[in-house]
Amino acid sequence: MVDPAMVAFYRDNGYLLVKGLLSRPEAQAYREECHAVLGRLRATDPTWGSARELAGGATELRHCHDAQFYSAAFARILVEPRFTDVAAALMGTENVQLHHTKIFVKPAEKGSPFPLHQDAAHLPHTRHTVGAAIFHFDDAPEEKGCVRVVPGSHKQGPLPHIEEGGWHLPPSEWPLRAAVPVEAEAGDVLFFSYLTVHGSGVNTAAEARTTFLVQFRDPLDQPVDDVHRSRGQGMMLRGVDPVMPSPAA
Ligand SMILES: O=C(O)CCC(=O)C(=O)O
Repeated sequence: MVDPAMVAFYRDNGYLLVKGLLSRPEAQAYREECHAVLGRLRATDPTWGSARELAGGATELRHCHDAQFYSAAFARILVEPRFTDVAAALMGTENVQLHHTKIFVKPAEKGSPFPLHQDAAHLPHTRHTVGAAIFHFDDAPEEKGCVRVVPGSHKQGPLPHIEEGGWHLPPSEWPLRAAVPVEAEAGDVLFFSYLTVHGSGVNTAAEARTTFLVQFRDPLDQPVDDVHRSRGQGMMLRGVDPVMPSPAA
């Protein structure tokens, strides 16, 4: 049962940090799994062009989309009720459907920033129920480039983004420093609406920042455009899909 005050905070502010959703030992095991998966992948660096400008020098980001296809540990976390019950309560639905997942590792001393943006610019949907959950597998203080949010910005609806450099908001109007840092500890999970303006700074600390991002939606909420496909999209994480599309041929 999710505390109604948490839901009220999310509705007002567009984000919610759930402390200790995973235990520290669980987070530590997932941290090792993330680094092991990335070690097996020949990954490309997904740093946005605009992030390079923001950082003022060379930075690095390591990532893996659809991590549940590479390690069962990530399939388990997707249907973990400690996570899905919160996602359902925040959306106000019984049913939670997967959009996509990604591991992000911001390497020590040079982990790439993200300019402020709404995820809605990358994956627009008709009903705006889409949300993200960022699982923290190690501590993420401000110097590690923790996620920063603009509280209440989700109430503005979809905002125009600049395509060049990675679909972000104009930095002159939306400087990263204007967003509130949401410092987190290993095991904490940050939930936010895909309309909430967010980004993150450079990791200047001596340790990597390791996170797993799950983007979810109400199954009744459909994409506006066919712009963001992923292998696992449509998997039910909680409840049922009331729409029941035709079986795949
Ligand atoms: O993990 C971060 O620092 C931010 C990630 C983010 O903003 C995104 O994937 O949209």
